[in-house]
Formats: sequence, structure tokens, C-alpha cells
Amino acid sequence: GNRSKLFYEQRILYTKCIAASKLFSLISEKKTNLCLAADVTNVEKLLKLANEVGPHICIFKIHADIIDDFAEKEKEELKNIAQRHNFMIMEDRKLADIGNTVQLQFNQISKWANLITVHAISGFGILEAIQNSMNFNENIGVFVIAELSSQNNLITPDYTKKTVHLAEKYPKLIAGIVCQFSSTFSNPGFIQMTPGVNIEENVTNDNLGQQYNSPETVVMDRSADIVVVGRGIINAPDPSQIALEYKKKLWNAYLKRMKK
Ligand code: 5IU
Repeated sequence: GNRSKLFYEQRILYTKCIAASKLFSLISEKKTNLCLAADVTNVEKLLKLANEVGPHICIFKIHADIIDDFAEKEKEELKNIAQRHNFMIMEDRKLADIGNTVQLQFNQISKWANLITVHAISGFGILEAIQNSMNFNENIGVFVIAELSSQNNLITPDYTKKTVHLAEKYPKLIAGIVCQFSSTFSNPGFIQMTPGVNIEENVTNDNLGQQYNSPETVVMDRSADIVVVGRGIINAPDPSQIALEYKKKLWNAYLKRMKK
């Protein structure tokens, strides 16, 4: 079948990952496929963003290592906000080391995050390690990076194919694939997460290689299930109002895709 023609709630039937089925149902409940990339360094600003933008998103994606003083208390506070507004917390850690090291990193991160990103660059060991740890924490979902949004990145079509193939061997672990194109994978149980989106006129890239597309392009033409937006929202004077705008555009693009 064609995964892009299935509704979020239908996709639940195809996943073996608990986090993915939770995510599918919260997306259809809240009618939002927007993930906020909360790339801010100040922890008060981070929590304020979570509070204000929380109602409009399915995932609050962070990089814990850029935040000043992100300690136990602040992690608890973020978890409370996530519960209040019903979104999941993703640590975009892009784990990439050998299995043993990744296991130690994963055991820390799984104390507070619901979702985590990994590169499969080191081979099966990384997913094997996470699978071993998962026995203690069944609720964390893994997103494997198969493609990047940045210009002239070093990922080859062969690497992408092998990454998806490896992910297929760990269906209980893998919530989805971070990629740019519809053709990258076909399993309807995997969630396609796509970064690199901005709605501002004339904003097609930044000065460091990032490339942007429109919500319609990534959702309708490229079958994105969850769309990551960072600076388009967090740098706006009113992040909550802009987030709502992105939410509506992205959801309408999804509805249009289903009717097409
Ligand atoms: N991100 C990308 N591209 C990728 C991957 C992750 O931009 O290929 I994998 C992350 C980086 C940042 C967010 O946290 O998504 C995009 O932020 P902006 O919308 O501000 O460019």
C-alpha cells in the first residue's frame, strides 16, 4: 500500500512501537503534525516556549546540550508541561557511537525524553544496544536519520537505503525515519519526520547550509507525517501565534494529500 494515503489513526495498525502508536493518536486528537525545534539556550525561555506553543504541537524537540542549567528540576518542569499540553519530548541527540557507548548515553536520556534521534552510521550495534536498554523503558521511541536537509551533506543514496533496511529489523524500537522524500521508505508503521520548513517569503536557506521548503511541498509532495520547524517560530515576536499558523497550514496540507 501507499503510506501517504493512510490516515494517522489507520497507521497505528502497522506500527509495533508503543511510542509511535501514542504519537499517531495524539496527532489525530490534537490535529497537529507540527514539531517545534526549540533550539534556545536559556532554560526559562525554553519552558516559556513549551508553555506557549505546547497546545499547537505534537513534539517539543530539544538539544539538551545547548541549554544552560538544564537540570533535574527543569526536566521535571518540562515533563509536567508536556503532560499538561499533551505533547512528546524529543531529544535530538543524533546518537552515533558504538553500541556500548550509545547504551550508556541512552540510559541517561531515556530518564526524561519520550523520543530520541540516532544515526545508524555505526551499524547494527547501536540499535541492538538500545533494544537491550529498552527492556527497562518500553516507552521511548527512536527516529533513525536516513537523510539530512543540509546542502551537500555526505549521505549517499546507498547509505540511506541501508539505514532504512537496518531500521526494518527493529520494529519495536523504531518510531520513524527522519528523511526528506516520500520514496525513502514505504513501511506505513514508520513515521516520516521532515525538517527544513519555513513559510516566510524568500527564506529558502540559511548561511550554514540549511535548506527550506514549504509546508505543502513536504507534506503533499514528499509525504511528511511530522514537520520540524525551528527558527520560523522561535525567532518570531509571537511564537504561539506563528506556531498556530504553521499548525493550520501543515494540517490543511495533510487533509489535501488525503483527498488528492
Ligand atoms: N535538523 C535539520 N535537518 C536535518 C536533521 C535535523 O534541520 O536533516 I536529521 C534539525 C536541526 C534543527 C531543526 O534543530 O531540525 C531545524 O531548525 P530550523 O527550522 O531553525 O532550521
